[in-house]
Amino acid sequence: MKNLSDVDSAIFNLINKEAMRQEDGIELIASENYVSKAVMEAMGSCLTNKYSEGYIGKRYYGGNEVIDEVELLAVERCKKLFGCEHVNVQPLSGSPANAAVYFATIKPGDKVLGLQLDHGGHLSHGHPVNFSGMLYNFTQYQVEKETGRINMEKVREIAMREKPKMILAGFSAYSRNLDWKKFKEIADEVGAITFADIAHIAGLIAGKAIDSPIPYFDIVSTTTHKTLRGPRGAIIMCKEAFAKAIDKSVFPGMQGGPHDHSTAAKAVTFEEALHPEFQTYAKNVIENARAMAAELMASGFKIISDGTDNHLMVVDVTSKGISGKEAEQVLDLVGISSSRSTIPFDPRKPMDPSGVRLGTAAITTRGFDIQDTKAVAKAIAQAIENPKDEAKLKSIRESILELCRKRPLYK
Ligand code: DSN
Repeated sequence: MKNLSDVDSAIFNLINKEAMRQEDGIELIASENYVSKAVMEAMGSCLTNKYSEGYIGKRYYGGNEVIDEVELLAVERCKKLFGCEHVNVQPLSGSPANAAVYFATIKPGDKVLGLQLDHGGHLSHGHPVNFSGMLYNFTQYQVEKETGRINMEKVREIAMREKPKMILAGFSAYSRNLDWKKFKEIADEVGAITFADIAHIAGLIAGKAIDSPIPYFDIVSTTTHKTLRGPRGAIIMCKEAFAKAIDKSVFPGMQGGPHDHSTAAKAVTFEEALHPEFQTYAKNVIENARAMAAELMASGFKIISDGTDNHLMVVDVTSKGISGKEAEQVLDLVGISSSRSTIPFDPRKPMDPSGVRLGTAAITTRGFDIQDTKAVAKAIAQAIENPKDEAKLKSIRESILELCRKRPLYK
């Protein structure tokens, strides 16, 4: 980054500082990952200079012959990867993508079913402080107190009672597989549109490690930067019947010009995910998550739903006499990044909830195997159990550094 260092040494130094933090720390934030150098090069390319409002062959600016080819590659690869009928690769990120889906399909005030935020849902799935909860009439389903799982009979009961226009299945903090087929059957019974937000699990679906909603659902949105391991951004996939409405809603409805450098990086991501190694990656992410959950449970932690089917888990840390915020802070001290999380029926406040959410997408990318992952889980347990013991925390930090040096991030 010679040019950057010459022009702006402050930003150059901060980027280097962040690179060191990433290299020397363990990333367990379930929504984060490390992109390949190829994806990063596409993101840092001259495509950032271009305006290309419109779609392939129908732009409102000249000079888009190359951009058309880039976007076409992204579309074709995405269709091949997920087997979807139609995809819009222009959404700038997850919440705007979800907004575009609502605008395309329902009217303000219409009824929608979505998973409640503190039960694992997402802000854009109907939380009152979010545009989704302000504009639409959301009814939220929950997980069961005893099992930590969604009970599809309860979802059906709510759907039959509320008769929503749309049923939304998806999550930010739920560690179990969703029954896509059952959601579709319920939606058909009440005549609702089916919308899946697979932001967290898109990479696991692309890697064929878990089932896809695409055969069943009308519309499926995802960010591209979580388990899918691409640039920050999003896509919306749908059945052909919704294609026109979705495209119109993304542009000109929600957005102006797409970010063409990001579209190119999405195309690179889909290409990478089409390779057989990505299937091994997806399988390993889940194996590592299961190993981490098992190790934490063996150390006396309560994991919501007692385990995981995907890359993430929500850990109730209060049995160790610590809050989610304190756990996040002590883990930061030893070089482990996590995110505090509410647990279902949490008696504590969202800013200092009872849990932390952990995920294995990023550590699996840097090559952590089951043994490494178990070592990380042991370090988590020791740090959370000894939050005030400076000598202990120092020695845990050293062991984390050793693990990171053994598995360098960008060789
Ligand atoms: N903020 C993301 C997450 O951490 O799950 C979802 O948008």
